[in-house]
Amino acid sequence: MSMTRRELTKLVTRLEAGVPLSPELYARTGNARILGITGPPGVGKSSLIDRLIDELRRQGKTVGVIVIDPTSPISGGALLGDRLRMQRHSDDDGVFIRSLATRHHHGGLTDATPQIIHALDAAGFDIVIVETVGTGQDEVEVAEVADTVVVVLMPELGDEIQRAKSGLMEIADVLVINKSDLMNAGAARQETRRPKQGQRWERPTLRTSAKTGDGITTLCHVADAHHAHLAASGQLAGRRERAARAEVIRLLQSRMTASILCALGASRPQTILSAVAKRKLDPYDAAQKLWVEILGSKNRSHKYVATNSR
Ligand SMILES: Nc1nc2c(ncn2[C@@H]2O[C@H](COP(=O)(O)OP(=O)(O)O)[C@@H](O)[C@H]2O)c(=O)[nH]1
Ligand SMILES: [Mg+2]
Repeated sequence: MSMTRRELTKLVTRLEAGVPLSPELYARTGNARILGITGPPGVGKSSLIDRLIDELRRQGKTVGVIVIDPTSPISGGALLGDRLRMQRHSDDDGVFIRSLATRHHHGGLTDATPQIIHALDAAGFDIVIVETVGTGQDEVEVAEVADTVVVVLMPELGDEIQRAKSGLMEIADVLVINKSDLMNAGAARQETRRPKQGQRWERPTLRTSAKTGDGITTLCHVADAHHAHLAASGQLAGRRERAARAEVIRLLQSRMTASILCALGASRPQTILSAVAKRKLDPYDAAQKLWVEILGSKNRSHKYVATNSR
């Protein structure tokens, strides 16, 4: 590791507060494999990650974990359960686990998530695992940052989850049915078909039990195979480009929002807005007028530059 645990902890706290990663650290990223683990609450994502850490450590790999779970009942996303479960790794310098605060957050990623992934990458972790809750709308976000997306489900999910599943299926590189220990023996049969080599990745379905440890080694192999497939087919570079693009677009969006809010405070935009309220102007025309106004003034001066710049 090129950073002490203390330094990394401090760095992640700063990133969470919105301070950008330094260009020097960003230049050191791109070596870690990013593994996204998503799925409905309670299917056993954190328990599986705990098992994966054991397996990866046995292989001599170092692991960083970022947990984002707004469904946690504990305020601010302090995931007591996850902390306790993964606590046993806390003396291991090859493992770093961080739960992100998700207060007022809708699910998916937090704004700082890509930056924190970069930090763990720069710190030298071989694998960075990102756990998110797949609620049916936001799971595409984890696909924006991960090289490999593992979608976790469990037997006998309710109707609501079945509906959410279709969105999850779109992003799954590997599908895991966890809690296979709860299934009857016939159904629990491990699917052994290994993905074929070639251009197209045929998404495998694996059965695991985080309780007994069944299927964890296979899951590790399949995740390795997917990454090897991405690298060999040239798709890894494409995914990394997509991730970079998504991250920059998010940053541009927050700057734009800040600029718009700032510009709307001026007196002319205020007049336009009250004209809409008084039904003298329709919202569409107002947006068009303000668009010209805001972009025009941005071209003339830097008056509306967002506060979150470096
Ligand atoms: N029987 C059984 N229970 C499991 C398994 N994996 C997780 N659990 C339990 O399911 C509950 C939710 O697990 P957790 O890992 O917190 O799920 P997450 O919300 O997806 O992260 C906990 O009580 C776990 O002990 C499994 O493979 N079999
Ligand atoms: Mg969890």
